[in-house]
Amino acid sequence: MRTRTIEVKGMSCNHCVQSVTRALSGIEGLTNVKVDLTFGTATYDETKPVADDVVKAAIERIGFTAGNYR
Ligand SMILES: [Cu+2]
Repeated sequence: MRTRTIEVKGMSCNHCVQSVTRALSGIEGLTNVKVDLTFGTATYDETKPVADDVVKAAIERIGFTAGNYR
């Protein structure tokens, strides 16, 4: 299991945080999703390998911009 952190741009409030948390938690293979509004990041653990593009697409689909992995 590896822990990964990706930048999420465009979040302005806790509703955004909840939206991103829900979207990423819905991806099979992702667990322990934690979204940080102050830092503009989402951190998660993988229970199996998940492609970066899958995570980025989930973020973009709900209106935010996926940045780089840290
Ligand atoms: Cu918001």
